[in-house]
Amino acid sequence: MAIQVIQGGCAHDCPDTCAWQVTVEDGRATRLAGDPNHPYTKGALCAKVNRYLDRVYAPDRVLQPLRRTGAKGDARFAPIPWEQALVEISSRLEEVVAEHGAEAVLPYSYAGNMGLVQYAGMDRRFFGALGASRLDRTICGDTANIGVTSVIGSSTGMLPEEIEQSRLIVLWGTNTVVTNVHLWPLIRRARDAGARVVAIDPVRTRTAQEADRWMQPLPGSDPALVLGLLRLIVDEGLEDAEYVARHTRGWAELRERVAEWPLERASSVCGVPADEIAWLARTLASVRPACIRTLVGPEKHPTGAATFSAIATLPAVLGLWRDAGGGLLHWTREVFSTTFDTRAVSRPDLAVARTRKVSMIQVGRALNDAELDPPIKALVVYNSNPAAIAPNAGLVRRGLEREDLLTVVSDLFVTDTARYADYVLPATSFIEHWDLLFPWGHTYAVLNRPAIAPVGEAVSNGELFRRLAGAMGLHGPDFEESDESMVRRAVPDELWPELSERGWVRMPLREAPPFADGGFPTDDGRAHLWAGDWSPPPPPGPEPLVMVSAKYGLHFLNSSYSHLPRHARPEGAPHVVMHVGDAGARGIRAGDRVMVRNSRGCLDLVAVVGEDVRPGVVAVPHGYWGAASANLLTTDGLSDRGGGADFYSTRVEVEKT
Ligand SMILES: Nc1nc2c(c(=O)[nH]1)N[C@H]1C(S)=C(S)[C@@H](COP(=O)(O)OP(=O)(O)OC[C@H]3O[C@@H](n4cnc5c(=O)[nH]c(N)nc54)[C@H](O)[C@@H]3O)O[C@H]1N2
Ligand SMILES: Nc1nc2c(c(=O)[nH]1)N[C@H]1C(S)=C(S)[C@@H](COP(=O)(O)OP(=O)(O)OC[C@H]3O[C@@H](n4cnc5c(=O)[nH]c(N)nc54)[C@H](O)[C@@H]3O)O[C@H]1N2
Ligand SMILES: [Mo]
Repeated sequence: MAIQVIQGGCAHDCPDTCAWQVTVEDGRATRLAGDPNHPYTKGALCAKVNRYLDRVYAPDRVLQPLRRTGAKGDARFAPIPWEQALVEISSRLEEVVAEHGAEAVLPYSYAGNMGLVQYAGMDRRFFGALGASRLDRTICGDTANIGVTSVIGSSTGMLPEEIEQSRLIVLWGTNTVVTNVHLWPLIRRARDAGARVVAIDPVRTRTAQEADRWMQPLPGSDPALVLGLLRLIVDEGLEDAEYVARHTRGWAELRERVAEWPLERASSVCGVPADEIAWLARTLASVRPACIRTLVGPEKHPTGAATFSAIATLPAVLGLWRDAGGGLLHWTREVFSTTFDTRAVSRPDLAVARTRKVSMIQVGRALNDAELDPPIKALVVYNSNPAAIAPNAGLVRRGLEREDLLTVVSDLFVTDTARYADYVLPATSFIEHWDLLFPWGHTYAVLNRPAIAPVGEAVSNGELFRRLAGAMGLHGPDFEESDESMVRRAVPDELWPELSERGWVRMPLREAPPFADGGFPTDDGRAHLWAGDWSPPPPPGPEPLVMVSAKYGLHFLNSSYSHLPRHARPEGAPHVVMHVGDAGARGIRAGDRVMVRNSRGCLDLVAVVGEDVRPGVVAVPHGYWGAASANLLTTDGLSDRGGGADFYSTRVEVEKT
């Protein structure tokens, strides 16, 4: 028997980007485990990917091209040969282009595969050369990054390893234990050395349960919490006056705004008691080193960017950046863009025109918009599941029901979106194709080599778009380049030997701490403090309760995994978490079936009653499929900057059924 161990990595949309080793026996993967030699992920995988082979060999995996035989949404299909699928799809796309122009074609993809080549490679070349509409891919991170960048000039501040030196760690709207598991051991080591951990989250998440202190703002109100902290800092003179004077801009203006926010006002808007705000301000101002950790959660509100500008202002005002282990730990992906040549892979120069952009968040509106010129007549979905993950998913599904819309979905499974497809095309899993992976939570690029041949007739996204390009008459080396060649093209020659031999490579590191002596990457080298001109936005609906629907499931990755039995079982039935007071007022008891509803739709859920959310707030985990998707209720407005979503400000009512 031939046994091989192949080095690769996980391309999920996750800060951690683990390196793994796949054991292959006679062509079949029999074991997938973390690579113990990887300096950051250290051989540990997560609750999802520990069972990645369940995905690869799932009995319900799509293994051949399928053509619709039933009504849209019914998920009734018959297998057809690849050759026939390509002929039919390309001729229908050609008809759409001839009749309505190429902008009537819309790609819909996100980071279901976050790898360099499978996220944005041959697909971008194909749609660019076709002249299709462009998708504005802003559902995750852009709003937060704009907020942080507006202050420190970059989305990257501290690097994760530095958190071990911190003695106060504020996890601000991030659920580390669930969403960023490899940071937790570093936080634990800091704690063993005496660090305190504070979680700021409207929900008592697994992370809040682990923290020394949990503060519970109302969803979307963090700018008021920051104004309260700043008020106390100003009143007690706790700012680092020298750091502020030498390395920041805008302090005088910010102080004026802060004067309008007595602690009681801030407290009543954000819902955090004044004495807790005062405690946090004094602690942040006195413990050293102190850091704030953010990812993306609080961006998903109407003033999400302002929230991140506000949070990013605190380390500058308090001079937290002076210390190794102090400052803001937010994002690392930027460190890769200067080293690797991503444009050589996606080739924006092949685009025939600067075509219109359609927001991925408002795709439901776009699909149902009778005025849109040209209308969207063909939708090609890969690396994403918009019928489950986009806000106002009911509207998305109504759009997908349109008989005059050609929908092609490439996926491993018949997802909520694929149920509506005219054609479903089989996609490879991560262990079946080449890629290069860049995390957003650490600084190691990981090389992914295929460990097994594609299962069934699955093809990588690279291969899918090579085939489609050929079928549509786009020939030549740019449209025929292999996935492996695209990977190689992005990597500088001097890094290739190390990357290909070990399977990962660390980005060149700067000296920590980054801004101890200012030097922010802004136009004047100073941190540009948030202006503080914020007021609470009006609630996006008349219903009395705010529903947050973040990533609370250890075994789900957005909508991936929730249909697999060994992942779904431990997460339990789809549920809503309520405060005892809100439940009591509605005659609801733990375990009751309830309807959570608003003008967009309703969900039939099990009530979990307790004190894990505050009165006025309910939490529904994101990730379930079908009639249990939280997105049947979510609002499809945009955030203040960066084109983000306002999912977590959704208003609902809950009733006993
Ligand atoms: N297990 C698991 N891991 C994942 C994912 C997954 O689905 N499952 N998804 C991956 C992806 S795509 C991403 S983007 C990351 C996200 O990583 P995180 O940003 O850590 O996770 P989120 O669940 O989006 O949001 C974090 C927390 O923000 C809280 N929150 C909501 N509104 C507010 C607010 O107004 N203020 C404050 N202070 N907190 C608020 C939510 O209750 C939630 O607990 O996780 C990645 N990792
Ligand atoms: N209510 C609510 N909605 C949310 C969020 C939330 O917290 N609450 N979070 C938002 C965030 S932060 C994000 S990032 C988005 C994520 O939304 P999506 O990016 O759509 O993520 P997934 O639901 O994991 O869907 C990815 C799909 O890609 C498929 N896939 C994986 N690899 C490949 C491949 O190589 N080729 C092809 N063709 N397909 C592949 C998977 O099987 C899966 O069906 O969801 C957003 N939606
Ligand atoms: Mo995300």
